[in-house]
Amino acid sequence: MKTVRLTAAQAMVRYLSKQQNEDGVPFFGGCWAIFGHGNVAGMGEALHGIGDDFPTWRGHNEQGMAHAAIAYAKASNRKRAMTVTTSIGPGATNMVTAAALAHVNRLPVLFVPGDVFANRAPDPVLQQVEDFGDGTISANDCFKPVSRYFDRIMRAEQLLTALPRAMATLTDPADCGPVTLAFCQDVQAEAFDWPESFFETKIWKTKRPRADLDQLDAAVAAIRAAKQPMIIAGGGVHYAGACDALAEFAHRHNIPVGETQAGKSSMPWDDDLNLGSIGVTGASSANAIAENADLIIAVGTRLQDFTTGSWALFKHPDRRILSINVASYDAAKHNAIAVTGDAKITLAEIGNMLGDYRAPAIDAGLKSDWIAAVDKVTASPTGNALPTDAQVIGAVQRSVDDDAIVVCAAGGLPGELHKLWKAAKPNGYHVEYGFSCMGYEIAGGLGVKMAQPDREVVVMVGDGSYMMMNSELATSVMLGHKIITVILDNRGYGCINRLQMATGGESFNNLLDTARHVVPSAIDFTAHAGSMGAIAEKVSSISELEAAMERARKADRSYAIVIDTDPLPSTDAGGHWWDVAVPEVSVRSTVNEARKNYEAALKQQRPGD
Ligand SMILES: Cc1ncc(C[n+]2csc(CCOP(=O)(O)OP(=O)(O)O)c2C)c(N)n1
Ligand SMILES: [Mg+2]
Repeated sequence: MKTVRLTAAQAMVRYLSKQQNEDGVPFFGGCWAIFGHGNVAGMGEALHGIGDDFPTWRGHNEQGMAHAAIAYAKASNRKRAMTVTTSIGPGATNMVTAAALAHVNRLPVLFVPGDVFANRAPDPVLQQVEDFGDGTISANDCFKPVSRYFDRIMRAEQLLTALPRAMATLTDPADCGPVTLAFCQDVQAEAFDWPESFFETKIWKTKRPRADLDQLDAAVAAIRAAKQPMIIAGGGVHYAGACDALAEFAHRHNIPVGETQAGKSSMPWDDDLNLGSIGVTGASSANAIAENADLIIAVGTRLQDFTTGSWALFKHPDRRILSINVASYDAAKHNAIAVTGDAKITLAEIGNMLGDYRAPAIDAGLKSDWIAAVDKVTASPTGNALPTDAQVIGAVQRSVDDDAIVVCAAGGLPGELHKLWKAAKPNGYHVEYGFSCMGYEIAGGLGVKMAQPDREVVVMVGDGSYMMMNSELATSVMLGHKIITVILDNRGYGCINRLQMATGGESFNNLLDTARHVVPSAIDFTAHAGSMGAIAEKVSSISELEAAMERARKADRSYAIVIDTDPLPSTDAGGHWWDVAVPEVSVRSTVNEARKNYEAALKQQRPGD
């Protein structure tokens, strides 16, 4: 056997650089790194040595780097991913929130945090968490519940099994999620004689598991028996590359489609059968059909509460769920008629079995009424009042072309964008709403741009989320990956303040002015973004915003536009109830009133069937 002598870290990066997807491009776009004593000597030297064959980027915050990596994978429909390496201790735990985000969203990312010395000679090393009862625990054990595969590399040759297992998880459509290889810092530097065959180019073809024949029969029977079927398109439609297959299936059988947050942009917004967003932040058109549908055909969706209106949306007394999902865990949810298989192939197979079956025509007025409602709230305002989020969305939408990608994650904007954004092309809508993590937006926008350099990337972010994490804006400037960031400053956590009031609460601790303070907060977002190297300006009206967007599009550098917005209004049209528990006893009459409404709403909820 021919061998090559390398350190464990050198072997890891060489192996990773040799993994390719079915398009013959490297599976890993490269590696984000912030070094500390836990990875600078081992991983640092290895990454330097491999150079452009496995490029390294320096970020400003481990969580931000990880967000960029995850967004890159999402914008690549999971066909590409990135590695993120950190030191031990705080560098590692800074990444745990991002690991949870990737886990919830089923997105691939490889985390390589440094770990304590395997030989334990210098124990306790700087930043080592000492467990009094368990010598095997380190800070990296925090990754276990939020990793699809976790391993601790305590001997160099463990990589011979750990790395292929990592790749199997990252490229498996059902098991896909974050992998953590906690890399003991002394082991990173240890040499071993590796078989050369370990470093041969390896191609990971997208797996398309086919559904069981009995499951397909059951699905076809259910659709044939349905009086009003409806499709819910989830993120799995994108990840399976099934956008065309979905449109073909819907049109052949005349079945209307509603889109989840992750599924949005799987069909163009103006397709007659795309009835818009579904659920809590849904369109009146999609939700009206959903309320009366006797068969919900869920394709590639986790059926999260925002999609199902906390299981109060589907009101038909005999409604059934038919769930097509590559993961049997998801397909089996809610007593569904489960079809476990790849969305693209399964839709085609069910379509062929259905033949010329067509569902009854739907009322075209549902969609035209909804679009009229969208156009009304996104139109330019006439007066001088502070603009709403919807009006800002309208201005951004009018300023970009069909290729643009809008990026968002938390606050009031995801709901407004879900309702109002007109996504023309697949992946033009990138909203992380599985974890809805404040601070994903700007770092995520950077990752999206790295995956889709030819498309305009517009990050829409609230002041609260901007303040939570913005430092990768500097990274976008430094790396020359231009993003446009629109910062909507409504002086606080507007959506939670609205939720607080809707549940009977007093406006308290959400908006900056109703939070305890000595000096009123006055954050200069323009100066802040400008200080990181972005071109930044503040606008004071929707028409000024449109003019600024034009300058931003022409600019060759990351650009930030700040606009003050009204924290109180959100779009009334569309939408559905969402289960947020209201206190059963309170001295406040508004809470008691909200509780009464809550108890009435709970009667609509059907969690069991
Ligand atoms: C990391 C994180 N912490 C807390 C929350 C809960 N949360 C959701 S939205 C929100 C407020 C967001 O404020 P901002 O970005 O200004 O948007 P706005 O609500 O004003 O539109 C909070 C605190 C969250 N989603 N993520
Ligand atoms: Mg805000």
